[in-house]
Amino acid sequence: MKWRSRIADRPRMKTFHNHLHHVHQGRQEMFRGQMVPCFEVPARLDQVLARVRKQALGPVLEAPPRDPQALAAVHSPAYLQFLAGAWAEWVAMDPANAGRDALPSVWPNQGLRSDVLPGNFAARLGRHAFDSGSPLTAGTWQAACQGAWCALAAADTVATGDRAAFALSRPPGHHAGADFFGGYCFLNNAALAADALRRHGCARVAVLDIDYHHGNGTQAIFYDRSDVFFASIHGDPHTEYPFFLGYLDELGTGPGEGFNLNLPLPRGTGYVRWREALQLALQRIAAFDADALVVSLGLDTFEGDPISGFRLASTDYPQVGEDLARAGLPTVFVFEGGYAVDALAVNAVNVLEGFAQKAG
Ligand code: FKS
Ligand code: ZN
Repeated sequence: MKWRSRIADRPRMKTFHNHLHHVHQGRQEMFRGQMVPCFEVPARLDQVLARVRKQALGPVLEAPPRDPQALAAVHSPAYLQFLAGAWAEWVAMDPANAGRDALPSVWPNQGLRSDVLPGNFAARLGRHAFDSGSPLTAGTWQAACQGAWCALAAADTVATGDRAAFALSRPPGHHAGADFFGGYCFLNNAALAADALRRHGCARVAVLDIDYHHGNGTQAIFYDRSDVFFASIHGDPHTEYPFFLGYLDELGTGPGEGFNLNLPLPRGTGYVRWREALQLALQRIAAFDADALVVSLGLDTFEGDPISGFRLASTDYPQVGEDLARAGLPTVFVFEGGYAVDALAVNAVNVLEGFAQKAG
């Protein structure tokens, strides 16, 4: 009977899963001069969802759809219009495109003008993207919207009294900015959740990004704001994607100065050193006096991750969850990266179980 009561007593956390995520399924991404199969595959979410159910983490729910206008809280109208119509425009360029994913091949950098918006779709695709590794497919807009609704539902749940909730979304979101996609991300789920918490009355919201890759989109969205503190622990951009943001000296700008914290760590960093960075980030979040926390939960810090370079073990993740719970804040977890598909589910749910057990 002992096990029975333990299961009944286990703290429960709602999971909002993107039930439409399968409609976004990139075929190939550009990597070192050739097309390779995408790392960001639907099986990632399916595995985590199965484990959430198996471990009885808590209720598994679908998020109600919303008016796409809700996305304008963090994304520009021009970008949303572009994303919503992108697939139709791609196919209109050439009917044969219906069988191929859209990838940009030209960008307005290196002295080119980004203040013009050409009519040509290939040009606009490049204007709104920062890499060629993020295929836009027939279902991308639909899947990304439903993923965003999961993040907003999780934020609502936490704002109305739950200690924590999990937005199990894909495509991921933390590389997407106000008007650009990249790094497999199209809509910034974590930023939407943070902004929703602000609207719900939390005066100060912290976003803690523990994905292996710097959350450049989230940082950019909140860079000039003092009401949302962004902290990130990630592979040093001198050697790691996304390379062009995520350095220690990025502190925020204008009213946002002092409200951005980057803790880049060298490739090869193990759990002990990584945890020191986590403690530092949590200290800064406590000093900021946050009312709520959004965690960009990437599991590509795992030692077996095929595209990342930290060395966390599966057995480290429950303690990561405990450390996060010790911050004592209402917490929205937003799923981001993690590509060791066989270990991903155990690692993700280890964090959430560690949190739930500590949070009581
Ligand atoms: C491997 C090269 C690296 C881009 C890596 C993107 C990482 C995405 C992520 C997210 F959370 F957004 F999913 N390509 N071919 O893990 O940060
Ligand atoms: Zn990542």
